[in-house]
Amino acid sequence: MHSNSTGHFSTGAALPIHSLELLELTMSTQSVKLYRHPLSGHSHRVELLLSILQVPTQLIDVDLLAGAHKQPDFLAMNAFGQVPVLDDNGVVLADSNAALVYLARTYGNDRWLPTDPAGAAAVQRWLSVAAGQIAGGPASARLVTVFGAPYNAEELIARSHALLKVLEGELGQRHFLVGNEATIADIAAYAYIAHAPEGNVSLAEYPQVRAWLARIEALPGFVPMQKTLVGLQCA
Ligand SMILES: N[C@@H](CCC(=O)N[C@@H](CS)C(=O)NCC(=O)O)C(=O)O
Repeated sequence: MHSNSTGHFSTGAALPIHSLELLELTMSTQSVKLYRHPLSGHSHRVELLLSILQVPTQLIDVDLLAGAHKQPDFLAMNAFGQVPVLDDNGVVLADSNAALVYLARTYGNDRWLPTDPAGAAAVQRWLSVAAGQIAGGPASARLVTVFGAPYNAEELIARSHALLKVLEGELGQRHFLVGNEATIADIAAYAYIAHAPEGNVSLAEYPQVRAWLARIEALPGFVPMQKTLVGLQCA
């Protein structure tokens, strides 16, 4: 079986197989599996890049409330017991930013993750912000309202605004986090900034940030993360 550049699959010879069975067979062997939770921004960033890059994908929901992510079969894929996990026909990767790097290199072009040292480092800077200030700011503030996490909401909201002030300044100088084209830096940062109001973090004072969110939402292949009617989102 061969794949062509458009992602369609064909067999070399006529096989005695029904076309629907063939489709199912190719889907199961060729599509990338994404183990995720629909309200997880870490999962969403991977789903978003897969969609933008038009990679055939099977989304597999992991029941976090039932503790499915702490069961042996899931821990064998990610010993940290967290979503997302990506399985590209046996290449199993945990960590959303690691998955973005892998997908950009495998299915994208240099635009999503530059190969020159300065460009790659500029993207890495924002991947670190996504795993640092964003995870510890708006993502955590949202955990309080969406999942009832016992954190200090006031402190997390203050941290989120400190981050948003920096983002506002940076995005006043260029269209995307690194230059004027979207990279995986933007993909990594998007969901938890866009959904910050769910954690009672208002974006009203940050017009450059809101314009940047709209530019990401206008990218061909954009898919949103499911909204939750909590925090400022239910006001
Ligand atoms: N560094 C990880 C963080 C992933 C993460 O925090 N996943 C959350 C959902 S958004 C999770 O699985 N939480 C369940 C747990 O930690 O037990 C990544 O980027 O993938």
